[in-house]
Parts: sequence; structure tokens; C-alpha cells
Amino acid sequence: MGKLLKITLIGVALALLGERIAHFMHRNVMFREIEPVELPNCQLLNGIEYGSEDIEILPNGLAFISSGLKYPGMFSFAPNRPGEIFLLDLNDEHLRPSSLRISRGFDLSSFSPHGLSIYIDENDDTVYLFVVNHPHISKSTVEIFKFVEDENVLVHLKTIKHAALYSVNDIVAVGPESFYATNDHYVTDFILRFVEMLVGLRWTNVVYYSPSDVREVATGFYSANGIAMSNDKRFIYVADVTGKTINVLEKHANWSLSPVKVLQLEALLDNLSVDPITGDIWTGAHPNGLKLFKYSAEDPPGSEVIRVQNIHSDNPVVTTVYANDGSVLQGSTCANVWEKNLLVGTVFHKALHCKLE
Ligand SMILES: *[C@@H]1O[C@H](CO)[C@@H](O)[C@H](O)[C@H]1NC(C)=O
Ligand SMILES: CC(=O)N[C@H]1CO[C@H](CO)[C@@H](O)[C@@H]1O
Repeated sequence: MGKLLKITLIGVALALLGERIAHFMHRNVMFREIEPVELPNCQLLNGIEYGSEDIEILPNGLAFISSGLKYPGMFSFAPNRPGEIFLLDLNDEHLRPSSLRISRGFDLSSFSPHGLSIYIDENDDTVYLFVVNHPHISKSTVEIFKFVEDENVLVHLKTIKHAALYSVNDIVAVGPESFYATNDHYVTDFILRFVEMLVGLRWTNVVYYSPSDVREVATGFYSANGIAMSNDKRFIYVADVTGKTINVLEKHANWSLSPVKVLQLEALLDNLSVDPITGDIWTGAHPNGLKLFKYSAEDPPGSEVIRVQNIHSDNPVVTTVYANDGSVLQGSTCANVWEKNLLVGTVFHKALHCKLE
């Protein structure tokens, strides 16, 4: 290739990249400053110091909290410490998270828990905890545990691996062995994922998994992340982080999903949860995504909790319930409510509990 042609091509490529970056920054408001929104009656949870990526709460007020995620390119305060699942009883006034024992035979040393989902068997009330795990860099598995409450133990039942579950983020369980998962087709590395977002590739999808049937049921997201189900089990909600949208999909008897509507928001949304009583969607968001990628204790990433009411109506109400510049809570990922209790989780930092009025 002629030298001039090469230089021209490089020039064009750089211009294109610059344009993409400008577009991305604009689209994502990566540098948005935080207007603090305070809540009274908040406290950090004792003993959770290395992340609280995802939170799930049982109908009786027992909360599971995944902690210690290790992910290529992502900051960690304790890179060599195996991940764990905490249990927190929200009925107990003294909020005391305890690390759950996991049955023998499961490889704890490589445990890197990410998204969580609960499935309760209606016949015998068995509680299954589904955990997205990244046991080795660039590998995703879904681990299914049975929660034995009397003994405070998670009994490991099954590890699920599948080519279609290449880089799993979050899941929502719909049966004792089946779930929907948000997933990236090609990319596992956090930095590469950033590049993927930058260029605006839509390589992430939603996969339905059951032992007899695995298929892609939705696609075309920039960065599909949190996933949750409506209380009536008719709809699936998917957060697209960099698209800054919540996607409402209708679930069919054959497990296919079809798009219903897209709600555009301002912030980089992360993991979604649904209030078991009101059906409101709660999410942890990243007010300034860039600070997450390049962690600095002097200028930490902030936290933001957003509530969406009446998403199915023509006028959903979006409220920032809590916002902090990182002085209290850094890099929020999820927000879950149970009977006036709000729990806020983070990628690699602490966890916050607030009593709502
Ligand atoms: C599943 O059901 C929906 C709604 O009835 C239908 O539109 C769709 O074609 C079905 N998909 C498959 C894969 O059978
Ligand atoms: C379970 C889940 O969706 N986890 C996401 C929560 O937020 C972090 C931070 O962006 C993501 O990396 C996780 O994928």
C-alpha cells in the first residue's frame, strides 16, 4: 500500500474514532456532575467493603448480596479475595450481614459472583439462588444453589455453561433450571467492552436458557445489563447501560420476548429490581461512568438511585431518590426495596441501607 494512502486511511480512521468518542460522550453524559439528593436514615452496612454488585430480597425480608466481583479491567479493593454471598435479615433492627456458608465441593477460591436471581418453587417453597459467576477471566457460568434457611447454607446444585452464554451479566430465573440472561456475544473484558460501547456496537442480547432449549430472544442493545421481571410475570425489563434506556419486553408462553416500549433516561443505568408491592422499577445508576473505569480515591465515582413509577403508562414518573458524589457510596449498581427498606449495592465499594419514609 502506498504511504500516502496509508496515512490517509489512518487519518480517516482517527477522525472517525474522534467523532465516535464525541458522540459517545455526548450520548452518555460521562462527565455529568452530581446534584446531591440526600435521604434521612441511611447507614452503611457493616462488613461489606468489597462490593455489593447485586442484591435480591426474599418475600420474608432476607436479602442476598453478592460481593467481591473480579472482572477484567475493573477495579477491586481486594483482588485476591474470593467472592462471597452475604445474607442480611431486614427484620432485624441491627443490620448484620453475614457471609453465607457454601456447601463443600464448590470451588470457592475462584468464586466471582455477579448477577443474582431468586426462584421460589411454588409447590414446596424451595428457594433457588441463581448466581452469575466468572470463575476464570473471560468465562461465565450460572451457578444454581438451594438456600437452606435453617442451616444458613447455600447448597450447590449445578453449574451451567453454554456457548450462547458467552459473557453473562445478569439473570432472571423463571424456573428451577431456566432463566433469561443478558449477555455479550463476543466481549468479556471490561476495557474492550468500553471500546465496544464507544464505537456504539450493539453486540449484547438476551438469551433464554433451559436444559432443553437455549436461544437468543432479544438483541440490538448497546450494553444490556440489568434484567428483571414484572410482578405479574408478563414482562421482562432490560436496562441498556449506555443506551440509557429501560426496555420493556413482553414474555410469551413459548418464552419468546417481543418489544413493547423503550423508556429513555438520563443516567447510565445498571441493575434493575422491581418493588414487590408497587411494581416500581428501582435501579442503581452511574452518574459519571468514566470515573468507574479509572478509579481514583481522590475523585471517586458517585452513586445514584432512580425509581421509575408506572412504566407501562403513557407518563412514567422518573425520580432520583438518592444521589451522592462518592463521599459516602461509590459506583452504585443496584437498588432494591422491601417494606420501606432500601438497599443500594455497588460494583466494588460498600452497601447502603436506608429506611424510607
Ligand atoms: C412465540 O409466541 C409468539 C406469540 O404467540 C409468536 O409471535 C412467536 O412467533 C412464537 N415464537 C416461536 C419461536 O415459536
Ligand atoms: C447483575 C448486574 O447487572 N450487574 C451489573 C451491575 O453493575 C455493574 C457495574 O456497571 C456491572 O458491571 C454489572 O454487570
